[in-house]
Amino acid sequence: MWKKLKTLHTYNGWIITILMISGILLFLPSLRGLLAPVRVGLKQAHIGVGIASVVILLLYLPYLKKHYKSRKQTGKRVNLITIVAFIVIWAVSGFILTFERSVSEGTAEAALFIHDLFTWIGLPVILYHSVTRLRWVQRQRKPLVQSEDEDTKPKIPLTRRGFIQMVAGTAFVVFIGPSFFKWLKQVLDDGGNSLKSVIANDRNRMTPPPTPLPASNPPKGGGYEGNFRVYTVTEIPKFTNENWSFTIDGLVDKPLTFKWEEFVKLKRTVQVSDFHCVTGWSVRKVTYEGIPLKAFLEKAGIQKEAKYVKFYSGDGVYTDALTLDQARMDDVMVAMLMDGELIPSDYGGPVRLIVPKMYAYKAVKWLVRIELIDSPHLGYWQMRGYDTDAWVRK
Ligand SMILES: Nc1nc2c(c(=O)[nH]1)N[C@H]1C(S)=C(S)[C@@H](COP(=O)(O)O)O[C@H]1N2
Ligand SMILES: [Mo]
Repeated sequence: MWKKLKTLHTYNGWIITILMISGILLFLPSLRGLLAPVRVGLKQAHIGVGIASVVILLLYLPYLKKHYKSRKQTGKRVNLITIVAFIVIWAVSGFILTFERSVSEGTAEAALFIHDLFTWIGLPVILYHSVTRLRWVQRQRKPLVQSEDEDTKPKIPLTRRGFIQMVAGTAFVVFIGPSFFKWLKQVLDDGGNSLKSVIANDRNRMTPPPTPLPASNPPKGGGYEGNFRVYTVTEIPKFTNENWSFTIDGLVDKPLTFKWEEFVKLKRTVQVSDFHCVTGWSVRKVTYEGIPLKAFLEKAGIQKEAKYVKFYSGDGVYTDALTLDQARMDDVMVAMLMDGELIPSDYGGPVRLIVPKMYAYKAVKWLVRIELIDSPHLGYWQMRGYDTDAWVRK
């Protein structure tokens, strides 16, 4: 039995390490672009290994009681309970997140919060656990030969493996430390505060700023609830009146291009809508002000061969598309303000697309061009494995 448990411990150690690393890679907003080609595969692998961890736990279940009793020291017992509890919590919340599309918004959000929280707590716990298990550390603490004379205490060199492990661990912590604080700040902040700080860091310099409509200021929706995670697959672009313009072209009667000064004069409307990312987070009741896409399409005049509407981001990389029917939904908006403020660069401003009934990967940030086309176009994420059906749970 002991040998079995030891192998189990080794497997479990590896599995948790793999889950930690893949989970953090999936979480980090800064790696979205770099990891985009493998993101969907990485997520599937993460889920697969997560299932393996549950299988291991189930195999271990028959020995659990005996093992617990055999561990006389309280510390060891706490260790055992902690790791079992963590695996169960990760497994349950991970299971819910896997079926994100079939559970309620609140459930998905709670699961994501718990999955993240326990990862942040578990990371130092597990790093500590593995460091204290390094032979070198153990011997430093408790010499094998207990001698009276300090000088004869055996000096154990740090092995190369132990050294690499410690350096890697430290580098890892330094690398992801800031993300933890960002995450913490996001959970503690309410939406309004984070909007203010994001506006303070706006990279865009657009003049004149738009004057919000009365329904936008104060925001009709009462201010959004929740927090946006700032996602981009490129560097966040910077716009000024000089490098920004907005075009609608392709299969239209009258291609149009607007400079900012003209664009701010277009007739806008206000709507309150929710925002959902497939990774499980949502933001509710955002008061958006902008031009309904429908109005743009009418202005340009759609030719009869046109079947799809393609959207281009000013980041030069990100695109997405809707069918003409989808594009004509009333709440699809070319948005310019959120909660009465010009959308800041982090959130896709000065102008972004909003498709409230679909997942936010359709909500192209830094929107600069709309093209009417006659054949389907796969968007940035759909090209990389995301579902073409982006409808939010109905
Ligand atoms: N140009 C561009 N638009 C984008 C993305 C992106 O990476 N680049 N990410 C999409 C995804 S997956 C989401 S969830 C939302 C995130 O919007 P936010 O960064 O304002 O929270 O933007 C969408 N639009
Ligand atoms: Mo997303």
